[in-house]
Amino acid sequence: SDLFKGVDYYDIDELLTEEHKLIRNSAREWVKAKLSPIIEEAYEKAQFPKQLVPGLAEIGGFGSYIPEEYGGLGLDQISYGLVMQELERGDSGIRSTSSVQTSLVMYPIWKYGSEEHRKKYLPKLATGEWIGSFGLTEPDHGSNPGGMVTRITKTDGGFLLNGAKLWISNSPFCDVAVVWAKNEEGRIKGVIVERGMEGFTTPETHGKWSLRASATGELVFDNVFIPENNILPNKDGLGAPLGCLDSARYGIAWGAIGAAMDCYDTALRYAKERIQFDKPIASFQLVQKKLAEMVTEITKAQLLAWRLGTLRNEGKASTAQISMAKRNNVHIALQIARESRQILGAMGITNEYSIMRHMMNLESVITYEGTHDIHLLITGADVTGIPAFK
Ligand code: TGC
Ligand code: FAD
Repeated sequence: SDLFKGVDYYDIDELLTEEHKLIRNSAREWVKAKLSPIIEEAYEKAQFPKQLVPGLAEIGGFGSYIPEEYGGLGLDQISYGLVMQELERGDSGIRSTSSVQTSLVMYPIWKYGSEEHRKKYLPKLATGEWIGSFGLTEPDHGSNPGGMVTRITKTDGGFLLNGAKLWISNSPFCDVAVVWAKNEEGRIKGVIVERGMEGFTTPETHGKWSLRASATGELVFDNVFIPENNILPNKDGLGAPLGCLDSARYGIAWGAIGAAMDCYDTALRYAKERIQFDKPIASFQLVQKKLAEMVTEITKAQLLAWRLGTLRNEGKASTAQISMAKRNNVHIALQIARESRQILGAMGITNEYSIMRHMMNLESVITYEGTHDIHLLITGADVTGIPAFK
């Protein structure tokens, strides 16, 4: 078939099970049939293509590793990574919707919620009937979420929530939001906020040149009454949201490979067909250098992601190991997008090709879920034992 064959210089497919390949191929087919044909227009119009939600659910885009009893697929971490890779080969913004729903909304409800929370929310999130968002970042607290000022204060039967979150993926149309707020003792708690609660609004953020097919916005809380039962009971402190980020960052380490593969594959094809000075541009050493470096970096990134996935399957991956993979893989994807864009010359700046869209998307991906430099400092703190954040 003319389905994308992948980039697999080191036979990494041999490390995958039949189940891994099945889930990857179904995501790959779906991206080709449903996502690729509409993504350029959605991007140009800056509209999240909501019609993709049921299909995303069907290919395991929402909660692939969540147990089946809660509507998930009960698959392993490599399967989750492969779905992220295929989605991001289509578009980072669609992968974002899937990562947020799985790792930042379903994961905390599964791990930190009560059985009642799991039964109420997870099945509807798994089918995409409900879309979730994750509110950690605030206008004045991005890299330093521990400084957050969003607060819950005790009132009869529950709490009053006040504050605002900014740069929140899916916020404009989310049905439910997992929000992090400090209680009166200054301890960070997870709060489940539902659309329709009085005083809760979600204005959209406009004017983005990046992740245009993903909706981003605010979560604003003006004395929102939160019933006691909407607090996640099983974990609190900054470690609770950071635990969710471990899962999302891991998925992004795979996702970025997808974007890189699409750029490399496009540039390689183009270089073999485009004639200048009577020869395909692929015959020039400088173009070969770009392509050879790209495939080398993709291969290294794949090995990092695969090994990290096996460590996560065994429950052994550390936050610092995850940071290394997220940082490296997003960085190389962005470099590959830039180099691929040059190989296409002027054609590279148009929406005839996906490269410039990937490049613009990756500028968000290198910033969100911990910036490139924050992840470097996490590695630095890990190897020296001396945190240099403050
Ligand atoms: P620090 O002192 O290091 O840690 C505070 C407490 O948390 C514990 N901890 C963890 N626990 C569980 N899992 C982890 N991964 C943990 N990492 C740390 C730690 O032991 C400590 O516990 P305790 O009991 O002693 O309090 O915290 P710090 O304030 O110095 O900050 C460290 C830093 C800078 C690394 C951290 O704050 C950070 O990672 N900042 C980056 C923020 C970030 O990544 N934000 C992402 C927002 S979500 C998003 O971007 C979604 S985009 C998704 C999409 O659309 O795809
Ligand atoms: P800042 O923290 O202000 O950082 C600005 C610069 O300063 C960066 O280069 C940074 O590396 C550097 N810097 C900061 N501190 C240090 C330090 N100690 N040492 C050295 N350099 C430092 N957040 C959510 O909670 N939920 C979401 O769903 C979500 N979705 C997002 C979607 C998009 C499209 C984008 C762009 C962001 C999203 N975010 C989300 C927010 C994202 O996590 C933050 O943007 C990110 O954590 C960085 O915070 P900031 O933008 O405030 O930058």
